[in-house]
Amino acid sequence: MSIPIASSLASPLPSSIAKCSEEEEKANMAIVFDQYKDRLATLPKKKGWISENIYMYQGFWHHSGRRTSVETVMALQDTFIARPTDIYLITPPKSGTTWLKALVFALVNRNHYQNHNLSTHPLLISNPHKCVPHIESELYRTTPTYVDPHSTRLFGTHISYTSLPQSILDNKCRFVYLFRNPKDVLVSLFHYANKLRDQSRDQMTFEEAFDMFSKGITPNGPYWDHVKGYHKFSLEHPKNVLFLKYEDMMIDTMKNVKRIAKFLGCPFTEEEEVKNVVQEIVRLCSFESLSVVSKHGNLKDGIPNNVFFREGKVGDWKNHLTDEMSRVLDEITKDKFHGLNISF
Ligand code: PAP
Repeated sequence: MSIPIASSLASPLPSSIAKCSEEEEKANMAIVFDQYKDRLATLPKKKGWISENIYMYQGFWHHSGRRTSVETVMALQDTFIARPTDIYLITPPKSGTTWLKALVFALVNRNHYQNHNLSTHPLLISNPHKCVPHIESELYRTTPTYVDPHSTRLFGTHISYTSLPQSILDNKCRFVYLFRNPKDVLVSLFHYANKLRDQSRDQMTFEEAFDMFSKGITPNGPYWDHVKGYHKFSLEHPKNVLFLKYEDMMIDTMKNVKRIAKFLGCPFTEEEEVKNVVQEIVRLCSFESLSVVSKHGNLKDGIPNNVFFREGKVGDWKNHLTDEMSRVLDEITKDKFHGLNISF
């Protein structure tokens, strides 16, 4: 299925993002949390990474009381209506979500911005999470989003395959899934959680983080089950799911951006290739470019824009994990991914 890239998402930011005030969204969030509080009380819980607790729902752990949380998963399952033209960018947290959002936003909207002064490109003024919202955000909007039923909607989410709203599966939407070496995910999550931890709580130690991660107790984890769920889905529905690895994207970003464009039905033309459009997109979405734009300011939920940019490298785990920790995670990965043709 091809998408009309010239007109899709043809405004710098989906207009509703600007229209729904923070106060309105907060009020809507309170309604959602209140609606699901009885179900929340029945769920198994453990000590959380960022907020106090983390809750087990349908085989995966979730935050509570935050924008992306177990309550929002339940509410999405009850209310979310997908469209066949929707595109979902799915990741386990800290696997390159911000990068993927930027790349896909830039490539899908490339015709809209090609004749504009590059300095007005949304990715040069906004964090990619503002350009591509998580589906969770849809719940809180007072103004219906994407009022034009014919435009392509681009969303992100961390929701596991087993908990995806049925409407997304029924509509045979397209998914780009990105995963990353679990050791680097652990390191990235550790730093992220400590930056965002409730002020009343001590910083977590790396040993604590390792222990929870290896037991699968992470937001939207167990990490391995998240990857396995979408891997299986990608094998069953290769036309609907593009399965990508952060490390491969880092080795050859251009090749993978072309793959994504082809998968989404908007391949680069020869003329575009000659004009270096792919290189421009890769440069626009590079760690260096995006991190400068996100130096200051916050997302709507108060999360600082800069918290999504740390090292942006492959293999930083070597600076954090002991040999024994590395061995344990390798064992778990080997066991969990046995027969799946996934390696790091
Ligand atoms: P999220 O799931 O909370 O949205 P996500 O964007 O997946 O976070 O993960 C952030 C990681 O992606 C960070 O990795 P690090 O902690 O190991 O450094 C961040 O640096 C990295 N990252 C962000 N932008 C880019 C980019 N343009 N290219 C490569 N890596 C990036």
